[in-house]
Amino acid sequence: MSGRLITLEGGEGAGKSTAMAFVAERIAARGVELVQVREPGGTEAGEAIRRVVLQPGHGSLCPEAELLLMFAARAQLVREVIRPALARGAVVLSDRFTDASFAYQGGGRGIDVGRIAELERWVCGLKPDLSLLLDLPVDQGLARARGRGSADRIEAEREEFFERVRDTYRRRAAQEPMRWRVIDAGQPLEAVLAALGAALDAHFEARP
Ligand code: Z5A
Repeated sequence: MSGRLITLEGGEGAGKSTAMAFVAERIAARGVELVQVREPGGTEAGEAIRRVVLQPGHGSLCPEAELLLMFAARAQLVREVIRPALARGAVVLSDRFTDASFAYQGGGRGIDVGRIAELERWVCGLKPDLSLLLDLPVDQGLARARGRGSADRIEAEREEFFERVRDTYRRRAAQEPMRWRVIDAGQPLEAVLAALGAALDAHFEARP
């Protein structure tokens, strides 16, 4: 496959949604085909699964069901959108991907990492070429996210849950430094966007 997969990751309120349009423009300015998706979601079935998994009314979902629903949406997205786009040579930009399952269902819910890795191999069979982590202390992220209004089912979790999510993201980034760029999301927005732009430029220069 000649395209590449770039993912944007981070905890609550880290600023992914805010940064997404900037990152997309920066990639498209290179004259490449850009395909933008989000997880869970990005297909008709995936968006339906997103409603099941995030609506507060489904508070009784067990961790295993939550994980499998994330991967069900991902299976559809990989086959319907991501693989065909990569085969055409497009750049796929995803708002979250498998690392979110390791962070939220692995770190947050305590599901065995080996099981998630097995699902990753079976369901996806691919890894991002570049992952951008917007990293922010949990209390700051939650304050930002809660300032926006009502919380979804996962956002309503306790602070310790999000500490484990953040730790897992940071550990994964440290384990695979070639794939990850960690951005300090506590800076003013202009500085965050500048750091994202520099990380993208460095990636495309290293692999034109
Ligand atoms: N999930 C999972 O558990 N497992 C999986 O495998 C996958 C996902 C794929 C998706 O929700 C949920 O699914 C997510 C993980 C879980 N869970 N939770 N909770 P989502 O896509 O709806 O939401 P999100 O991914 O968590 O993003 P978010 O809540 O929308 O936050 P954000 O995009 O990072 O933040 P934002 O909306 O861009 O910014 C938050 C506020 O901060 C906003 O008012 C901004 O104006 C402000 N902001 C942004 N940047 C700055 C800076 N630099 N300074 C000051 N203020 C700022």
